[in-house]
This record gives sequence, structure tokens and C-alpha cells, in this order.
Amino acid sequence: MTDPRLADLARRLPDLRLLTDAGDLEHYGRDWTRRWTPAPLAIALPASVEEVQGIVHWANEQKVAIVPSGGRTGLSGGAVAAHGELVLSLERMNRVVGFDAVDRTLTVQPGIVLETVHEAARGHGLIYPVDFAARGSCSIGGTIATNAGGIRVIRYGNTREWIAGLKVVAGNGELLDLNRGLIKNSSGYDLRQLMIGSEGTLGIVVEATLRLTDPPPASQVMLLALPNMDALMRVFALFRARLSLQAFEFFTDVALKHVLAHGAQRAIEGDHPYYVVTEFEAADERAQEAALAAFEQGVEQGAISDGVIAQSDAQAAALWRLREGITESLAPHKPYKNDVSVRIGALPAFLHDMQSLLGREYPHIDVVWFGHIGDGNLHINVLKPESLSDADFIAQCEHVTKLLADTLQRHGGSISAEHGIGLVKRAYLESTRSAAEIALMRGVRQVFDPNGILNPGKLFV
Ligand code: 2HG
Ligand code: ZN
Repeated sequence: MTDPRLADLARRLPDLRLLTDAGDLEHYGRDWTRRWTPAPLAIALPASVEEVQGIVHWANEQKVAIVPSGGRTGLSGGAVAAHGELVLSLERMNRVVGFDAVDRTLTVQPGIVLETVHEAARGHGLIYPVDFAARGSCSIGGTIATNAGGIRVIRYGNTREWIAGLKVVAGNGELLDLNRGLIKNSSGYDLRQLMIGSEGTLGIVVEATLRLTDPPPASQVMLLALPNMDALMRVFALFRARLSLQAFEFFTDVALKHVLAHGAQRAIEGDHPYYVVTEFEAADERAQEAALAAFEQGVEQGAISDGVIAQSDAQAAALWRLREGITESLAPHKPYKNDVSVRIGALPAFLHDMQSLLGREYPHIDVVWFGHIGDGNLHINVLKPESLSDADFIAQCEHVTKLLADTLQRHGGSISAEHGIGLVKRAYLESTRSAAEIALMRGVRQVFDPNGILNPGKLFV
């Protein structure tokens, strides 16, 4: 360790695994955003709460910034280390700590992968319902830091609903045991909830107690083709009124073009501008008849042009792939990502304004719309044309994002629905949160992390 600060850290925590090879710095210094060049000081891989605390104490004394790091699947730059920070990777703290059958909770370390949590819950005949495409690589700690949403929010809500307790090392080095699995706890500020979605700026989750629930009844998956954008909300209203929805997701023909080119199977012939993948509970014939009735009504109203219903698990997976494969299929095009939300009731007017804004600002650029329309959450990916340099493309997108943020503000929406603010959207925070709110948020950060060592530069400019 040539850096004296690292030598000091190694002296204090002799068993701490520290990496400084160029390949490791590059690997751990970035997340799924590819905009920043990774340049961390080193990577620390603690194996215990004591080591995490030791690192935080050291960082406070040495005034070294820490970037808490999970699966680094984030899309907002929240886990990027580009300015000599210490990356604190929680990947070695990845065990299930315990299951409580009476409370129906699973206690886990933060580095556990979401899919492993799903499997552990299923092993006890229950489910952990937060779910999305990055399930195989994202860590539970990261999902807590961003209050991750995903494809089942419409039925189960965000991560926030499923966290019964958190152990956290705050920025000042204190170990906090928050809420301890209680269902009812009316004893003042809920600091557990404050941690959720704080993007690693208040504390580092070192253990989480997750609520589990019963598996849903058998479900069915349908793919629908729609003739226009107005039909989206009409079909949503029809399906929601008749069915118990597990998911209601949409994408455009441009998104479809990319997933098909990336190996997914076409399920509906012909050209249609919009598609919906919906999953609904269909335990008995009544539910299946209700689905058919909703479908037929949609067709009669001219809101549905075509549709297929999965006849097997394999077919259901193939339909889901059309939606879940989008992010991966767009990655080679260096997309500029927006992750916005408005109230569902505000969606029709917002979609209308967005469509004209994006059509005007990006006349010759592929813009891919998809997302969790049933939650009022849209992902808008703008694809970089070959003719533009990275810098020019981002400058153009930043300009449009400002206009988009103004549009969102008019409709009472948010510049980040589920990905977080990170580095990517920090310049637009004030379009979503008032000056008074941001001042209070900064004050809260100051209390938990007086030296500003946790993820500085993220969330706030
Ligand atoms: C999804 O819903 C993810 O698939 C990723 O939130 C969205 O790539 C994106 O923009
Ligand atoms: Zn999403």
C-alpha cells in the first residue's frame, strides 16, 4: 500500500480485503451507467459489521469519501467512483442471517443478490415480491438504497413496503438498529424509512429484515397490441376494473425492434405502435372469463388490435422477455436514460405533452418508450446516433431533460421514479423537490454524515 491513508486502513483492520489493481479499480468503480471513467482510490471488501464501522471511522479521520457498492446495476451513477473514493463493496456480506416463520421475515446481509432472496423466500413457501430484470445481479442493499420498484409495484408497492428492519452504519460511524422488525412502532421519526432511497448518503445498510408474503394464486400473462397511445390508459382501466393485476407494462414498436434484433421471439404479427405485457391472477375459470371479457371489450372499443395469451410457462417467459430484454438490447446504443413518473390520473395529459416535446426535440433520433405504465412510471431511452460524439449527444440530451423536467413539474411528476438521482439527475432535483425540501434534505445529511464522507456528489449537486 503506497498511499499512506490505505496503509493506515490496512494497519487498523489487518484482515480487511483491499484491492488496488487497475482491473479491480475499473470493475468496481462503475455501475451500469458508462458515462464516467472509474478512478477509485481502492476497493474495500469488508466481511463484517465491525469492518464496515472501522472503515467509516477511518474515512472520517482521513477525510476519504466512500462509495457504498452492491451489484452496481444502477442506472443513475449512484455507485460510480470517479474521484479517488474508497469503494466499499458489500459483496462478501451476502448471507441469509435467519428466517422467522412467525413474523414471516427473512434477515439478510446487504450483498445478497435479489434472486437469491427470492429463492430463499420460496424455500419457506413464501415470496419476497420486489422484482425486476436485474434480479440476477443486483444486491438487496442497492435496492434499499434506491427504494427500487420494478414490475410488481402495481400489486405490491416499492421496496419501502417490504423492509421491516435495518441495521445501518451511519456516516458518523454509529451502528443503528432501526425498527427491529416491528409492524407497529409509533415512537417518533421512522429513520428506517429515511434510509430507504437515500442512495448511500446517510448510512450503509449492513443487515436488512425483509417482510415476506404468500405466493400469489396462479397467474396468466398476455401480450396486447394497441393502435395508439390513448388506448393505453383505456385498456389499463378495463383490465384493472376486472382483474387482479400483478403487472401492467408497456413498450413501443421501437423497443420491440431492438429486443427482436437481440434474439427475442415475435409473438404478434404485423406493425403496431404500442404493446402491453400484463400478468393477472387467474386461479379459476371466473378470472379467465373476466380476462377474455376485458380483452373483447378492448377490441370492440378499438383500443386493442391483437393479443396473445401464454399457454405455458415457457410462453409466459417468452412474452416477458419482450419487455424485460429491452434494457440489455439498448445497451450497445449508449442510451441516455430518463425514468420519470406522474400520478396515473395525470398520465394522459403528460403523455400527450411528452410526445410533442420529444417529437420536436429529437426529430431524427430513436427514442424508446417503455415501462411501468400502471404505476405512472415511464422509461425514456434516447439512443445515440453514430454521427454524434458522446459529449455532443449528452449535451443535447441534458438540454431536452431540462425541458422534460419542466413538463414534469407542470404535471406534478418526478424526475426519478425508481432509479434514483445519483449523478445522472442531480442537476434536476429542484424540478421535483422544493427549495425548502432540498434544504431540509441537506440538513438531514449533515446530521447523519457530518463530514460528508458518504457518496458525496450523489443526489445533490
Ligand atoms: C426496467 O424497468 C428497468 O426495465 C430499466 O427499470 C429501465 O433501462 C431502463 O431505462
Ligand atoms: Zn423500471
